[in-house]
Amino acid sequence: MGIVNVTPDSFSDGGKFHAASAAVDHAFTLLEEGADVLDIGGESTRPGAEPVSLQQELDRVIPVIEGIRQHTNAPISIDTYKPEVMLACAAAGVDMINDINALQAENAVQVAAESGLFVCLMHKQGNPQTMQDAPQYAHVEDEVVDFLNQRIADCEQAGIARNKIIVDPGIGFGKTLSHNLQLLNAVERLRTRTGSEVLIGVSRKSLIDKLLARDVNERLPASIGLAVQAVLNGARILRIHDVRATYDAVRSIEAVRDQE
Ligand code: 8Y4
Repeated sequence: MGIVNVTPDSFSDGGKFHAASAAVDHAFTLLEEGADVLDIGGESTRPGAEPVSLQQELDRVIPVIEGIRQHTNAPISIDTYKPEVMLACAAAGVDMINDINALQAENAVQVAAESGLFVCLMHKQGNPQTMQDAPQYAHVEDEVVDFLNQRIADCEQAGIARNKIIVDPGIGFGKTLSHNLQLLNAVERLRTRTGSEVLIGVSRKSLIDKLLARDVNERLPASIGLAVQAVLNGARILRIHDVRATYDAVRSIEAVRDQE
C-alpha cells in the first residue's frame, strides 16, 4: 500500500490544482514501483498538525481519487475517520476505508457497511495530539487484540462481511518503542487471535528515531528491515512511502521463504 498524502505540507507550492495533479502523478509512480493499493489521505495525523474541515478534506481527496480513476481501476484506500468523507469517496470509486479511529465515529460503521467496501480497523490509544505523552498498557498485545475483536464484532453486527475486515495494531499511535516492538513481534498472533489479515505501517515512523536516532529522511533502511520482519511474521499489507525499495526487499525474501 503506497502512501499518497494530499496535504498542503506535502504538495504546497502551486495551489489546489497543482496539489491534486502532483498527488495523482505520485500515485502513478507508486503503482509503477509495485504498489497494489493506494492510500489517499487529506488530513495529517501528526501531533501539532492543524485539523482540516470536512469541506477542505473533500476538496483535497476527491479530485485525486477522480484523477486516479480516470486512468486505472487499481485499488484505492481512503485514510479518513469522517463518515461524510467515506460516503463521498465510495461514490468516487474507492475500494477500502482506512480508519485510524476504527469506525468509532457516529454513523461510521453504518456508512462503511452500506458502502460494501473493505475496511481497515486500526488500534490507537488516546488522540493524535496527546497519545505519545505517556502510553500505558497492562498487556499491550491483549489490549490491542481485545479492542480489535470488539470493533470486528460491531462491524459484523452492522453487516460488514468478515473477509472485508483488515486489522492494524497502529504502530506509533499511543505506544512506546517497547510497545511497538512487542506488537511487531506479535503479528502472527494478532492474525490468529482476530481471524483477520494484518496491515502494518512503520514507514519512516519515529520508533526508528527512538531505536537508532535517525532523522526522518534517514529512516529507509530501518523501515525496510521492519517491513521485512513484519511480512515474515505474517503481515499481509504494508503501508509505505518507499514502494520500489520495499517491494524489492519483500519480494526477494518471500522468494526464499516460499522456495520448496
Ligand atoms: C514519518 C512518516 C513520521 C510518517 C510519521 C509518520 C498508519 C495509518 C498513518 C498506520 C494505518 C504516519 C493513516 C502516521 N499511520 N493507517 N495512517 N496504519 N492503517 N506517520 O500505521 O504515517 S499516518
